[in-house]
Amino acid sequence: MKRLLLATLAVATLTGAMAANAQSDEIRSRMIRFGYGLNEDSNQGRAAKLFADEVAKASGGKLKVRTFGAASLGSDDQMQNALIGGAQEMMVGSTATLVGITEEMAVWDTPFLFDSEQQADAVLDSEVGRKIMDKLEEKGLVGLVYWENGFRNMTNNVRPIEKVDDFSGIKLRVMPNPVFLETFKLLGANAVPLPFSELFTALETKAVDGQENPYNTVLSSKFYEVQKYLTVTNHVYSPWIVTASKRWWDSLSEAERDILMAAAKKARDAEREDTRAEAARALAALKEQGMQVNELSPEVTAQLREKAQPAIQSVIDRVGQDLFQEVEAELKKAAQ
Ligand code: KDG
Repeated sequence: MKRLLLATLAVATLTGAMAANAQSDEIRSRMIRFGYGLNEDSNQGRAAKLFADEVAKASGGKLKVRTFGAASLGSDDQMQNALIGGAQEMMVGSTATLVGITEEMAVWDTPFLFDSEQQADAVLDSEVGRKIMDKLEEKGLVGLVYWENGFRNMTNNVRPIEKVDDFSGIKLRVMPNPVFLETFKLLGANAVPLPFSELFTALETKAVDGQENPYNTVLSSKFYEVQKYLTVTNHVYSPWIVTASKRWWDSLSEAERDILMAAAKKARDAEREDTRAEAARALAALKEQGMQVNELSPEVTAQLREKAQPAIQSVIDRVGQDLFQEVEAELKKAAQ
C-alpha cells in the first residue's frame, strides 16, 4: 500500500512539474495595452512602437502590444493605478511620478545626480537600479527596464534665466513629486505640480509661466508655441521606466515574460540612442522655431547646485542613507 502511495505521489509530482514546464514554454494569444504620455511622434512613442514590433516578432504575432500615446489611457499616476488594479497591462512613464508608490524612486530626482548619460546608464542598469525597481513589486507593479527621458532644462515666458534670482516669482510647473517641488522652491520659483497631460494647456492659458523638460519633449510637445525662453540648466537627469501590472505579469508563462523583457531591453538601447541623437537636433529646431536659448555660466550653475543642496538631503532622508550610498558607490564606479 505504502509503495502504491509513494508511486502515486511521484507521478502526481512529475505531472505537476511537467504541467508547470508546459506552462513555462506556453505563448498564448494576448492583447497588451501599453500606455504613455508623450505624443506618438516622440522618442517615447517611437520606443513604444519598437517594443510592440519586437514582441510581435518574437511571439509569432501571438502577443499583440497596442500602444496608446498622448496620455489617452490617462496620466502617469492614473495608468499606474490601472496597472496595480489589473485594468491595464503595461506603460512607460516617469520614475518621478512613482515616488508616491515607492519612495526609493526619489533617488533619481536628486538634482545634479548624474553628469552624463553614460553615467546614468551605468547606475540605472546596475544592481542598485534593479534593487530600486524591484521595490515596486510589493505595490503591485513590475519594473522591466529604464528608458531615457533625459537631462531637463528650463523654459518660461517671463525672462531668460541668467542668474539664480531670475527664478524668483516664476510660476513653474513641475512633475507631481516632492523633490521637484522642494528643489524649485529652494531656487526661488513658485513651483506648481501638474500632470504632464495638463501641461500644454496650462502654458497656453498662462496658468503657469514655465516648465522644465528635455529638449526632445519641448519639441515633440510643441512647447515652443507657448514658451519664449529656454535656459540650458541640465538640473537633473530624468529616467522613464517600463512597468507591468504584477497581477497580470504573474499570470504569464516564463517564455512570455522572457519575450517582453528582451523586447524592453532592445527598445531601451534603441531609445537611448534615438533620444541622444534627437536632443542635439531638437535644440537647433527650437532655435529655428524662435525660442531664445541661453546657457548658464559655470558660476551660476555652481550657485544652483549650492541652493539645491537641502533637496539632496531630503532625498537621503526619504530613501535612506544606505541606499543613497549604494547609488553613490555606483556613481563613483561609473566615473572611473
Ligand atoms: O507621461 C509623461 C511622463 O513620461 C513624464 O515623464 C513626462 O517628464 C515628463 C513630465 O515633465 O511630466
